[in-house]
Amino acid sequence: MVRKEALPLAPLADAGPALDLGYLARVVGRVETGQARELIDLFTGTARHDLLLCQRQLDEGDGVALALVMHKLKSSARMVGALRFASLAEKLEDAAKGSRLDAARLICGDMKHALGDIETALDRLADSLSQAVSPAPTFADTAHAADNLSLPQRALVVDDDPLARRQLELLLTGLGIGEVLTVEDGANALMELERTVGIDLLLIDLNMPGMDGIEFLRRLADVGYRGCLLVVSGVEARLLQSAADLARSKQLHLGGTLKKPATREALLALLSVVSQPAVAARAEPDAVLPDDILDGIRHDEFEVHFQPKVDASTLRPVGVEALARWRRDGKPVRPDLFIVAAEQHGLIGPLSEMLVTKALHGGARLAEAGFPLFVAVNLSAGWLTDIHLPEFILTSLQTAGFPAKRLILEITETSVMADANTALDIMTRLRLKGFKLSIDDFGTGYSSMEQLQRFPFGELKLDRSFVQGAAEKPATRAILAASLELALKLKLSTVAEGVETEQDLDLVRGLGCDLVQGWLIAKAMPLDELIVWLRERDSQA
Ligand code: G
Ligand code: G
Ligand code: MN
Repeated sequence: MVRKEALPLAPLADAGPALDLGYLARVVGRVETGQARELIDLFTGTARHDLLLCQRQLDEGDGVALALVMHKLKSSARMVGALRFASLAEKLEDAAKGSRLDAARLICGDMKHALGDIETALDRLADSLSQAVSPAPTFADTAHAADNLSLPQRALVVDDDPLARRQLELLLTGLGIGEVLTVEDGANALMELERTVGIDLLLIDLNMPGMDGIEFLRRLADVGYRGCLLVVSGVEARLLQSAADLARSKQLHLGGTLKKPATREALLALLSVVSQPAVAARAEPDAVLPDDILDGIRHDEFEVHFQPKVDASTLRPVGVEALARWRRDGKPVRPDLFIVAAEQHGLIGPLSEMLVTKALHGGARLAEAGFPLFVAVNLSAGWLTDIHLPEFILTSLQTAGFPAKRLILEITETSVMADANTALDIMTRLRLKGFKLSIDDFGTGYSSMEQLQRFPFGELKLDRSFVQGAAEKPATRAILAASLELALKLKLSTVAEGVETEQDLDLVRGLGCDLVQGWLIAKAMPLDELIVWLRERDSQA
C-alpha cells in the first residue's frame, strides 16, 4: 500500500462530511428548519469560542485543560452532525492527553478550516434543510409510540452546555412533554425545584462546573426529590456506574443513563420503561409541614433507635449509632425527609436538642445495663452553624450522666465543606471538649486530603454505596481501598456502613476496616430491644 502524505488543506476527507443533516435528525428528531439552524448556530458559536481557548491553552502548554475542552467539543459536534469536526476534536483530545502539543497545534489549524466548511455548508444548505431534517421513516413509528406513553408533564434539564440544553429541550418537547425547563447548573436546578411544583422528570449531566453531578445527586436526595431521574452524560461507564449506585442508595428513582448525544430513540426507550404503570404509580410521600414537626415534638412522637457498630474482626459491639424515628398517625416518616424539612423550616435546633437528649439518656441506660458503649449521634449541617451547640451538648451530657469521651458526633462530608470556616470553628471547640468527631457518608462529597487534614476528625465512615456489592465491582472496590488507605494516613479509625452480606463483611475486613455497621449485624432498634440483643450476644460469646 502506498502511504500518502496528508495535505494540510484537504485534511481527513474520509473522516466524515462537514455537516451530516441525517445525523442531526437522528439526534434531535423532528425539528423545524429554523430549529436545526439554531442548533448548528449555537454549535458554531461555541466552537469558535473554544478554538480561541484552544489557542491560548496551546500557548500556555496546558494539555489537561485542552483535553477537557476538546472532549466536550467533540460531543457537541456529534450532536449537530459535524462529523469531520468531531473526529478532529477527538484527535486533538488524544494529542493533548499525550502531551503531543505540536501535533495538537496542527490539528487545531485543521479544525479552523473544518469550522469554516461547516458554515459554508450551512449557508448552502439552508434551503434544502427542511427536506433533510424531515422525519425518517422510523420516526413515524416512534412518534406513535410516544402517544401511548403517560409522559411527565414537566421536565427539567440540567446541563452547562447550551447546545445540549437546547437539544434536550427540543427532543422532550417533540415527544409531547408539556413544559421543559432548562438550567445550567446544580444550584439553579435546586432553586427551580423549590420554585416550580410538579417537575417529575429530571435530566442531568454529571460533568458540570461548580456543584458536580455526584454532589447534585446527594443534594437532590436531601430535598426529597421523588420524580424520575435520567443521567445524560459523556463520562465513562465506571463513573456512570458509581453515580447509579449512589442514586439508588439514596432512594432516588433513577430511570437510567443515556450516553451523549442522547438520541430520540434512546430517550424514548428509557421513558417507556419508566412510565410503566408500576413505576408511575409509586406513591409520593406526603410533604412534611413545620406544624407537623412542632406537633410531633409537643406530643413526644419522636424516638431514637440504636444500630450497633461492631469490631470487624471479633464482631464484638463497640458502640451504637442513634437514629431518629418518627411515626405520624401510625405511619413511619423517613428520617431524611423530616430532618430536611426541619432544616428548611428552622426547626432543626429544637428537634436535634430533643433527639440528642434522648440518645444520651439511652447511652446512660446502656451503661447501667452493663454495656458502656460509644454513642454516635448525627449532627445536621443546619445545626452546625449554631454557636451554642458545644455548650448545649456539654450540658446535656451532664444532665444525662454520660461521659464526653464516649460521645461521637457524626458529621456528613458535604455539610462540613459547605461552610468550612464556621464548621471548623465549631468542630474544633467540640473536639476540645473531648468529643470524637466522625466524618459520615465518606466518598459521596468532594473533600480533598488537604481539607480533611484541617478538621479534627477521629473516625471516617465509608458510605454504603461504596461498601455494598464492592466485591464484584472493581471501581467501587478501588475507591473503598483508597479511602481506607487515606484514613490510615490521617490516623482515623474506620467504619464501613451498610454491610448487608457476608461478602461485604469479608471484603471490608480484608481491606483492614476497624468497625462495621449494617443489616448483617443488626438494624437500628429501640433501646430495650438493643439490651436484649446485647445480652444474647454476650451469652453466645
Ligand atoms: O435512619 P436512616 O435510618 O433512614 O436515616 C436516614 C438519614 O437520616 C441518615 O443520613 C441519618 O444520618 C439521618 N438521621 C437519622 N437520625 C438523625 C438525627 O437524629 N439527626 C440528624 N441530623 N440526622 C439523622
Ligand atoms: O447517613 P447515615 O450514615 O447517618 O445513616 C445511616 C443510614 O443507613 C440509616 O438510614 C440506616 O437505617 C441505614 N442503614 C444502616 N445499615 C444499613 C444496611 O445494612 N443497609 C441499608 N440499605 N441501609 C442501612
Ligand atoms: Mn450517620
